[in-house]
Amino acid sequence: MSKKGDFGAVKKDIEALMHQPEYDDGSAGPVLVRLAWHSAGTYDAETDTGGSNGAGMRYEAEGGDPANAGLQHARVFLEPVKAKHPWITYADLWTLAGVVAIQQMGGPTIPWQGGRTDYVDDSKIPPRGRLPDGALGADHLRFIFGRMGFSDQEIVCLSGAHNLGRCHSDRSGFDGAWVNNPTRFSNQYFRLLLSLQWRKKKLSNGIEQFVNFDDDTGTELMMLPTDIALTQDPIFRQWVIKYADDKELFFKDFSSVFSKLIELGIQRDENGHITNIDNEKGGYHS
Ligand code: ZEM
Repeated sequence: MSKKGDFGAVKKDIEALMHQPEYDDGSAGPVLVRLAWHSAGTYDAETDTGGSNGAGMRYEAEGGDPANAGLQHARVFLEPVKAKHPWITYADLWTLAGVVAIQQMGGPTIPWQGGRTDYVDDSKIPPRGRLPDGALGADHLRFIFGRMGFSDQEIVCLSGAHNLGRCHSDRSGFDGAWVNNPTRFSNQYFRLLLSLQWRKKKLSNGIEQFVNFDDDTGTELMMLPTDIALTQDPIFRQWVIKYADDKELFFKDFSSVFSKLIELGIQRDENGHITNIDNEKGGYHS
C-alpha cells in the first residue's frame, strides 16, 4: 500500500506489468492505450457527458458496448495495481496506464494529472455508439471527433496510435496489425499508409479491411477503412504526409492531443484540482 497520491509508485507497478509474454505481441501496452482512449473517447462537448471520469466501463451499460470488446484484458492486467494502491481511482488508473504504456513503448512523454472520480453520475453516462466505427469514412471521423472537440489535424494525429497493437477477429471483427513492430511507438503507420499498396479484402466474417502482403517476408499488414480515409481526404492527407515525414512533430503533437483526450470533461483550477466533480462522491485532491 503506497501513500495516497503517490502516482510515481503506481507508475512503477504499471511499467512492471507491461511485459506479458503470453499475451498478443508480448506486451500489455497496446490494449492499455486502447482502454485509456475508450474511457475518454465517449465525451460529448455539447451535453458534457461521457469522458474518463466515472470509469463507467466497469459496468454493463458501457463495458458491454460491443465497441469495448476485449478491453476487459486491459482491466484485468491492472487489477493487481489497483489492489496494491487502493486509493487510486479506476478513472485515474486507466488513463495513467495509457500514458505509461505509450512512453514505455518508445513514445513521447504525455502530461497527466490525477484527481478523476469513480463516482458514476447517472446523468453523465454516455449512450452507446459514441466511439468510431472503423468501417466508415472521413465524414464519420469528423462527426465523432468533432463531438469531442478535435480538429482535422488532431484526428490524424490521434489515429497514429494505430502504430500500436492489432485487430482481433473475436473483438472488432477486423484482423491483424498495422505495422511490423506493433509494440514500438513511431510514425511508421503514417509512412506505410503512403508507401504501401493497400487493397480491399473481404474477411470470412464478411468484414472488409485493407491489406498489404509482403512476398519477401510473408507478412500481411492491415488498415481499417477509416485509416485509408485519412489518405483520401485532401485535408487529412496533408497531415498524414507531415507526420510521415517528421517523427518529432508527430511525437510532440501526439503528446498534446492524447493529453487533451484524457482531460475531456474535466475542469481544473490553477492548482490542478478538479472543480467540476463532487469530492464527497469518490474524488479526491492529490
Ligand atoms: Zn483504435 N482501433 N480506432 N484508436 N486502437 C483498434 C485498435 C486499437 C478505431 C478502431 O475502430 C479500432 C484510435 C482511433 C480509432 C488503438 C488506439 C486508438 C481496433 C481493433 C479497431 C477496430 C480492436 C480489436 O479488434 O482488438 C477507429 C475507427 C478509430 C478512429 C480514428 C485512437 C484515437 C486511439 C488512441 C489514441 C490501439 C492502441 C489499438 C490496439 C489495441 C490492441 O488490443 O492491440
